[in-house]
Amino acid sequence: MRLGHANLDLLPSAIRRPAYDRSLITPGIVHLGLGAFHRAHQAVVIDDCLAAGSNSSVSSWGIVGASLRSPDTRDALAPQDHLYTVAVRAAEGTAHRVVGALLDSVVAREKPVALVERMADPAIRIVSLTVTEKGYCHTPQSGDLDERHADVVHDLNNLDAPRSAPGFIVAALARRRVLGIAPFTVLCCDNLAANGQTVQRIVTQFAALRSKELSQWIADTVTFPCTMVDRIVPETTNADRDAVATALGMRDAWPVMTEPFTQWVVEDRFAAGRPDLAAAGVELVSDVKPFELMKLRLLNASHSALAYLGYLAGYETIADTMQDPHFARLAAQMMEDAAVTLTMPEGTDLSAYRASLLKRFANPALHHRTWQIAMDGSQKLPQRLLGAMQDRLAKNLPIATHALAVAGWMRYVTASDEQGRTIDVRDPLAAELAALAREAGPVAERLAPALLGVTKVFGPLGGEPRLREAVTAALGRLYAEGARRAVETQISA
Ligand code: CS2
Repeated sequence: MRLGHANLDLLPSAIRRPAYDRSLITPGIVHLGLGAFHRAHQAVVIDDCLAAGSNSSVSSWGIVGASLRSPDTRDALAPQDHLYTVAVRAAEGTAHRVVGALLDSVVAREKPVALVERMADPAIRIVSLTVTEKGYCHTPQSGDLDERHADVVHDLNNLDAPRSAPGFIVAALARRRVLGIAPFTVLCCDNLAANGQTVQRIVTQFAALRSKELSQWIADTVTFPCTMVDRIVPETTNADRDAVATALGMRDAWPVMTEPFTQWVVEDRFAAGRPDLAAAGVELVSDVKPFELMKLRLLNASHSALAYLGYLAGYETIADTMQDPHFARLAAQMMEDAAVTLTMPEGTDLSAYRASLLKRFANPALHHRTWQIAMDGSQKLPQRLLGAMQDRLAKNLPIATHALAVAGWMRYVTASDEQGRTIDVRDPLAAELAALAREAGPVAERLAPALLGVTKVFGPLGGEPRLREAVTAALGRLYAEGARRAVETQISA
């Protein structure tokens, strides 16, 4: 038996299911990037909003999800009426919930014109995004659109059938403008610094390459609230699918796995209305940037450090890595070092936040692979690690812990592990980085400066003598001692 509308009543009573009449829900949101994270985070919140409300203004906030490239999610979910399971895993056990907020799905590569039309529909008032860091076709270091990005070049010449997320947004907004339809809110839910502002800059820069008037109209009328999104969502495995089938008594082709914790902080600037997000636990604030920086520099930075160094040390998951007391202390130390670079609104308890992160990382029920988090480091390092290093240098504080994390990334992108086995490095710059590594050889004094010279990642900071020295020393230790010992040496320093 397969999960689906007709089978909802056959689910065991312990399984939560949509507490509203799905046939009354209409789409108000188009979401670009229909991955596991969206389905375990924003879609669950919308599901709660739909359950909390009883009038028609609430029922008009269903979601149409778009995958930019792969048909896999659509192929899995369409035959089950876009219903899917969220499995919330803790040491004490797993709670299952079937989410109904997703109404339909589109594969952008297959039907780009139809997706633009859908986004231009006046009923759509929010376009949200989780397309990962690299999906914005920008240079993370500067936050500007990469005008030479192949998808940007393509989209500028084919705006009626775009490929990239910025291309779809500009195409749909252009169409709305021509048709006299008010714009939607663009809601970025990716881990970028100042994510709303950054996407606003990318989108207006893109639009300006087509038409100055369009770009000005977007700047004047579209809102791009900043958001901080947080929930750990490892990739779903076949073993996860089997476990969910056992709990449900029926198959779900693509359930999502997550942790109990969830947080969404959003700036309350919506051009065309929004569901009652507060009723579903969303924190609506006037300025998200401090929260976003807190999350990037405390959670994501130490996540990346554990991912690179943990992978090199032979640990498969973050929970395994955290079992090693030296690595757990390294994560705690990174958080402590980054915390002094943050200026938080009054009442924020950073030490409680740090303690909760360490507990979440250690969750033994989550199988979050170090390899998964290690992906796309070139797009992640600036906002996770480099900003905090720059701020610490400005205060004349040591940067050795963060330098070890950056060195871990460098050692990782050589694509050869400590036993000489190939690492499957997934990164838009993988080939460029591997070529630099080959040329430099396994010599810290050569490899560190070569990689610090990649300005797309490091910008001017790559030339900072104190940073060069700290990263080169850390990389030297990684080569001399291996990751496990280097971490131990670092935290005993
Ligand atoms: C992780 C994030 O894969 C990664 O880079 O650091 O996806 C992390 O799990 C989320 O940001 C948690 O909210």
